[in-house]
Amino acid sequence: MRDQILHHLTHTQGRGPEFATVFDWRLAVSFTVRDLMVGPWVDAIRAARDQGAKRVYYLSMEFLIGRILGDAIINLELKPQMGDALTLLGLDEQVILEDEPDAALGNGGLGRLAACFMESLSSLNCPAFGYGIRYEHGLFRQRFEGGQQVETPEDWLNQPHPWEFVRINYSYEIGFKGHVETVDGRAVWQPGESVIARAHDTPVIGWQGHWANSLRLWGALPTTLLDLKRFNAGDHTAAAEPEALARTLSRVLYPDDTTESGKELRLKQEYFLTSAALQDIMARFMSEHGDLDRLPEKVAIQLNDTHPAIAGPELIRLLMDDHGLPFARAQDLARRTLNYTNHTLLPEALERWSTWLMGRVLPRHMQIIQMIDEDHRITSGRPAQLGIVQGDQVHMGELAFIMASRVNGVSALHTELVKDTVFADLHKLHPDRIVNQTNGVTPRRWLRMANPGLTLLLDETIGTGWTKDLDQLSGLEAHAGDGAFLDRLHAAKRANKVALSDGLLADLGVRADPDAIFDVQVKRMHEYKRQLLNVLEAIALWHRIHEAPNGNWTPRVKIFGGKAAPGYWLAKSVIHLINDVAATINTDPVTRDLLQIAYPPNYNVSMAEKLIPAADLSEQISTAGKEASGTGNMKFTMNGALTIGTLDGANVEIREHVGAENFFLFGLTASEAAAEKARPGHARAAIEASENMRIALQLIAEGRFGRAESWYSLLDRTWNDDPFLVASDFDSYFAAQRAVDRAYGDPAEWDRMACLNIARSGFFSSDRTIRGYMRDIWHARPVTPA
Ligand code: Z15
Repeated sequence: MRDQILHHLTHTQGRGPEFATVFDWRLAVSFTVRDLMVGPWVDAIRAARDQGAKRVYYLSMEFLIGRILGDAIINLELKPQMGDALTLLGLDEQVILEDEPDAALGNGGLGRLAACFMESLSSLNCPAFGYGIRYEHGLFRQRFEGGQQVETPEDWLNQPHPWEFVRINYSYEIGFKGHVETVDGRAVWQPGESVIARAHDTPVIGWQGHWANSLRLWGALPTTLLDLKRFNAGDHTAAAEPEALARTLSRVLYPDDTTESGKELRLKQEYFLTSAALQDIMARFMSEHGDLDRLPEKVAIQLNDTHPAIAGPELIRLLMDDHGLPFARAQDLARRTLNYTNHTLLPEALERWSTWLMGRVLPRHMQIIQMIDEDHRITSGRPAQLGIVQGDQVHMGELAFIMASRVNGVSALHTELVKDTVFADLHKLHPDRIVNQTNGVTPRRWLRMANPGLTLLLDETIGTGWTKDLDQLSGLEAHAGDGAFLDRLHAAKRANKVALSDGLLADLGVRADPDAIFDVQVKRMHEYKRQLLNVLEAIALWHRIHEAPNGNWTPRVKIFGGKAAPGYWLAKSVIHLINDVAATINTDPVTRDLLQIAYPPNYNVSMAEKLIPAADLSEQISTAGKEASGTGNMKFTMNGALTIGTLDGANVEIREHVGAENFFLFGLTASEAAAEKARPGHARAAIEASENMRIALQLIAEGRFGRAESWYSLLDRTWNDDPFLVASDFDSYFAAQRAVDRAYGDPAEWDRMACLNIARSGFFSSDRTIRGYMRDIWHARPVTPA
């Protein structure tokens, strides 16, 4: 291993050891590890082809991968060897690993889910491709200035990226605009502009290196560098247009999570990904099988949300216009190949494009959408106004649903709500189409890699089998009454808390006592996730401590992390509030040993890997009915944090698995919340009934945390509208937090509950989720390399 690293340092990086920087060493280490991925990768691709296996294609606008090196070391089980090699070279492993920039090609849960799914697909030997966009700039970096979020561009490709392989032979032309002609009764789309999509492949290695699939990200290139005709005619700006379009297409990730941007460039990005992926899939299918009738038998395509929903019309277009099939056959084949995952019920997330924009950017697709819509109206007997095209808008949810074999929700509750609300009408027409696949997360990254202390304890107690069969964690049940085991569990958690306290939190200037409750809420900033509820509870608690400074308080460190979409004013206002509250109370001599608030900026996958293993308490406090699933909730549970949460998304299933007595429940249910919201004046009534809530709002309004004017809008919305029911749930939340305090005061009991949370978290492995998709949706089977 040492020799290989030195070899790459010299021959790949072109550096002698005496001149090498951390970056040089990190690349040499990465190439050394990459060399060990390539064998299994090539073998897997060959095996899938030789055996004529069905392949899964996961189309997603986001893949929130994070760092790759540490994960590859874990999955190839190189940790001891690598540790020795780096010691011999006098290098610090953590410094090397942390030199790698996060691949932040996603916003939040949806993108991270895609990354966990890619890892599980490989760990389960399921032949698959992930298709996405190779954004030059991933999610923006977040700083705080005067407590407020400031965004700066992220620039991960401003340095060599050692994990990708550029495939110059896998390039496809992607057209936009223009017009549709009819030649001999067949439609011919003459695009007005076009770009080239070029493949960049990254191997995704599965557990123990038995299999690797490809994450294929498309980068945009101009079809011609310069329009010479226009250049010579003197129009220099127009001459550079082809290049300008290509340069913008794969340039930046849209930073909105669960909200729709409605921008033309976004529609073009969605089509760029979808068309490149489908052309690639069809080329592979034709070379391997040729017989179009076998398409659904050999190809399963999963649409990650509606973002790639143009796949329906695009596949029909390819089958009709390139392969000459009639519409009915093309549509039937496309529908039997496509599936769609819905990730949200929030109306602001549902994609709609004006027929005008769609018709201008994708004129042929607009025609095909009308054909699909018309055909569906006739064959299903549904009223015209419930279609894909409603008024002058194309509804991408309806399009994705109508063109899918299976439509799935991402938690049991969410799936039932999908049936009852957004797709109620379509569900009645197609009662077998909607199925549930509750989300999961990969235990390799989120437990074995992120939490080596707990991993050691698990390996010594129940063996290592849990890594690929997370249900084996149930072996811990037998140790839940074993004091010596619980002491080791406590010590493992405490060591993670010390590391966090001495590292990230100390850098922030927060003094965090490792024996305090580490109470963590990390996720995108959104009103429905109710970070406001959390910070208002902190203010009320601060006030109560002041009233009785010698009371029996349980010390607490509240940790927040998360970015707000740059245009989401209210979410940014909550960030500002949390930072200003932290600035006031962290230095308060009366309370500072009992309550601290930390908000490290730029929360990302790598920060999650530090925070989650150090958490005692997981905040999953969304308004019931709004969080489709959540996946952070699962990561906390398997790392031994207890949850304070509502009956929302996958929290419901987490509570069922770990047991109601090991979960701090509060708040209205989804149906109660819907009823409450419909009651006029619900916010004001709830605030007037809650002394703690009133005090918290009063302290803000008095200007105790920065200028009162800063919070007028936030306060006004809370008093007069409060669409996410912060006020209605406040007292219940405050009481649940006091129950947390009491429970934490009995460490033996707390550790036992933490143990049971881990022991019962096996269900939340993404391996279980992927097996479910393979069985119920894709009808795909694992493949063994020869
Ligand atoms: C996103 O991160 C999610 C849903 C969306 O519609 C978009 Cl656009 C982004 C999240 C859900 O909010 C979360 O509850 C879920 O766990 C995650 O997708 C993965 O399914």
